[in-house]
Amino acid sequence: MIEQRIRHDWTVDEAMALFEQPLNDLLFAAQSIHREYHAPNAVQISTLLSIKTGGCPEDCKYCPQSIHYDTGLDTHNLLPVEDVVKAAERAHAAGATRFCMGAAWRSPTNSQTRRVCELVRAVKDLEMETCVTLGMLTEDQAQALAEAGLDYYNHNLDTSPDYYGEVITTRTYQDRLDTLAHVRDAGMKVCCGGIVGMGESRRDRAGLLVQLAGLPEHPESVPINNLVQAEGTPMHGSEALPPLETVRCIAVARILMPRSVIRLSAGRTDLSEEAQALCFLAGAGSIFCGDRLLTTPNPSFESDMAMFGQLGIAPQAP
Ligand code: SAM
Ligand code: DTB
Ligand code: SF4
Repeated sequence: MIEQRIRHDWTVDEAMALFEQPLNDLLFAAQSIHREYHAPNAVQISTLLSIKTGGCPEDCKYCPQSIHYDTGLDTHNLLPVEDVVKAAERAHAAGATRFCMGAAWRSPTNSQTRRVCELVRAVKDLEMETCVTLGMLTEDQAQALAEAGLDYYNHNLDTSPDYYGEVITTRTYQDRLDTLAHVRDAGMKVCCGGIVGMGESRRDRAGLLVQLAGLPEHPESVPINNLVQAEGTPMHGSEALPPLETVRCIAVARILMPRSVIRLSAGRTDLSEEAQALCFLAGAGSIFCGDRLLTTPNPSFESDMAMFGQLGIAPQAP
């Protein structure tokens, strides 16, 4: 029975044993599961827009948008609806099926939430899926976003509970779990993943994936971000993760959460096309397309389409 594979009780030792298999065995297992649940040669495309940039009070050591670090970022307040709609129209024309809007807030106020609800309604009118990431939400704010028609809320666990204190001190792991519960209770889809390459151990990477798989429901979308090293942040200059470790991480995520769409998220500018091809073989089913993530560069749309052409991958139809 396939459904026996949907487990929420994975242990870190089990995930570590998967990580430590010979790469061929791990990829074979991951790709076999991928084909049972997902189209093998289709990849969903999302596009990001930073709707409020910089000036964030949180101290996430990887983030160029934190006020704690001098990163020379151009900051701006919440964008007007017309600018957001124009960006969404461009993304739609380029083939993106989901438009993701990110704001550098610890948590939005109710009036900021109402303004984001307006943005959600405007983007939904273009027949695109919507996702936003605004920081911590109350139950009522989650409900308001759901009522505006928001499809996905992105809120990452970022790393394992053990490594978390090395990365952020201004909000707790439990704060994150509480926001995820509010999003679920409001009936929205959950986009939740983390970052690798922050100096954590393989056991921490396994610990993050076990936490994600241990949520009451697996997130529909699981972004695996490679740290984008931003100058001025404490994590700038960290040792880069070997690309095959990212591949392993995607494969283990695929095995632990068979129904979820695993996104090969930030950090693709540092991955060769060959490494990305292995990530797709490992079960990645989504990427961000467009020249920019939130504040940092991403491969061009044209180069991504050329890569898809070489691999025989089709952007997933809406
Ligand atoms: N401020 C909100 C929050 O953190 O909840 C939403 C925006 S925040 C930029 C969204 C996510 O982007 C973070 O949780 C983190 O996982 C990811 N992120 C931020 N900076 C990154 C970096 N330099 N490299 C990789 N991922 C990053
Ligand atoms: C996610 O997991 N990755 C995206 C999205 N959710 C919001 C953000 C990546 C940000 C990379 C750094 C930057 O561009 O500022
Ligand atoms: Fe703020 Fe989000 Fe960056 Fe953390 S990741 S500093 S909460 S914008």
